[in-house]
Amino acid sequence: MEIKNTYVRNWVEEMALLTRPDQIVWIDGSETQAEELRKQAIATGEMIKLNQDKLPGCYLHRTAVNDVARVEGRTFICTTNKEDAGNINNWMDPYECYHKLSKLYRGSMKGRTMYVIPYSMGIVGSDFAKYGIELTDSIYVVLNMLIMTRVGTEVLEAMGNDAGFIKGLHAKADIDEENRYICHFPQDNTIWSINSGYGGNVLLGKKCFALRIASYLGRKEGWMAEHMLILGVEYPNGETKYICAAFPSACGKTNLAMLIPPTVYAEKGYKVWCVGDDIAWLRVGEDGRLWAMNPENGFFGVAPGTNEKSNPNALHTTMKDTIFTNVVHDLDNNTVWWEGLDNNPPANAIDWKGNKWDYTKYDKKDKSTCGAHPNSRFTAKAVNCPCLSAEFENANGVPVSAIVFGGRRAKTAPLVYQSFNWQHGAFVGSIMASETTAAAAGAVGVVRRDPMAMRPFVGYDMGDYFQHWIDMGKKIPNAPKIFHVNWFRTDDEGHFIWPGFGDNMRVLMWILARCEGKVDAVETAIGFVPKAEDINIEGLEDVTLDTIRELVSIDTASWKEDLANIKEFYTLVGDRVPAEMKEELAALEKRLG
Ligand code: OXD
Ligand code: MN
Repeated sequence: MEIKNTYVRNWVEEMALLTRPDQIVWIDGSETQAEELRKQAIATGEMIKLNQDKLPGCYLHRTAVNDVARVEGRTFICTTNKEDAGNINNWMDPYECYHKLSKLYRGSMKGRTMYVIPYSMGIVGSDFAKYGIELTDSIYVVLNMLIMTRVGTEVLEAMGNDAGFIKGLHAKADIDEENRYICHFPQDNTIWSINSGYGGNVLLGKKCFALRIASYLGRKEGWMAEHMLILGVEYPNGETKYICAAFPSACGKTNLAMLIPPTVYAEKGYKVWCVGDDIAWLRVGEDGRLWAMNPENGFFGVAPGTNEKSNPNALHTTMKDTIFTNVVHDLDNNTVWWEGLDNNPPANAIDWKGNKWDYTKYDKKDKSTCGAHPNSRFTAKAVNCPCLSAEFENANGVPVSAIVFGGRRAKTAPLVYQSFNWQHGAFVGSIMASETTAAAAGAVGVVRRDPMAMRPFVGYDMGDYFQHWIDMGKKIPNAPKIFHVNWFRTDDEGHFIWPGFGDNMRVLMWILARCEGKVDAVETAIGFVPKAEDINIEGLEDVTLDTIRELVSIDTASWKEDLANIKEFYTLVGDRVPAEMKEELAALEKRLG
């Protein structure tokens, strides 16, 4: 392959001099090359070829046992000034970081192959696409990137001789946790990742580029990179309205993005289309609306809990061309299984650690008995999704009517509320909180503040990020309305009150009706909540108007308790929390009385 871009050529050469691979292979995006790599990965045991009659094109991979999730403690933003990375991010001086990591990279690819992956986030050649090159010594990474992004020769052609590509270097090295680093140099368009093989740390187009680096670029260039799904609700008259929604990792973004309308809507002809399940790049269109584009080309979804009820579309998407990571291997059928798939765990199986697994010893309360890791994943092609939006390939994206924030809160947050305006909506996003999940290493079930679900993903100071939200609002004449939802309120026995899954559409329909000014609401201290009768409960067995009243009720005492925690968090964010956010906080406190 002739590489015309001199910046790419020189940089690849420089990184090869550092890492010393035995050979360099350029990924051209062809099926022939991908198939050759799969064969190699099977031969070395890096991947297992699954039953091709039942799961055509599907493979299984297991990561190292110590390498199963994003590692926020070892993720760094390396800006020249510490203040620009802010208090929420870990910071390292760029010079010191390059120096420290160079020592780890030096000679790390000896005896290995360096793969050069030219990839695009967004439609190749379009105005909003951004390009990257990932260098890696992992075939697993190459094959995942081929699913998650647009890869190949056409990307190099679209790049021309431009120097503005994102330079990503990944080396497995020894998968040594003590020397694992995921480092971002936003001022140099550079990402360095070493000693991990887990997707979120090594598929550099995703969290590292499309969120951390892109959020930095977005602030500089006047757009936004957000941790949001994008979905379209098609009305019986054929019109489609789009919603973006931000939830912390493993809180059901993929499920919401692919939801199946409940019968009461389906039989009237309503449909839901998925544009994206994790990341949205948002820009102001010439028409004054906010437009959302999904820069990815696939789904890196959490497997456990995905089933025929929770997300039939995702399940269908994973039936072909999918890489499964850290799920159970059913040896009798050469297929895969995970907790929450069905009630038939395989009798003859290998768990995510590669050991024989006895499902009879499985204890729901003891995660160590799980066959699949709680953060096990599927990497699946967007084109295989039955509800993929026709606008998925539209380079401009889709116009957004509503932005929805959501968290996993047992008590405080109501089922849904609407902010008073954009600034208040940005405030609502800034005080988002959720109980932690398995998507990141650390304790599960602890409440943590996760502004806009971006706490692990903002590539600069969080206070500046809040300011960017406020500033963007002033540039969108026809801005989306901003809402907050919580599907996870529990009763006194700890059971979820709201049925969730497809029934979440009932809440989305209220949201869209609000956007169109078609329905009234009740003004409360925190925002507008629905009148119970405006949430459609037709066909729901255990939900009455009283249930809705309970779900949208505001527990003033717990909100007041939350205020102290919000203030503490703002103090942690530091000096750059915008005055507007502090005013919103004071106003909320006043309204709560
Ligand atoms: C993800 C995450 O993988 O947020 O999408 O961790
Ligand atoms: Mn995510």
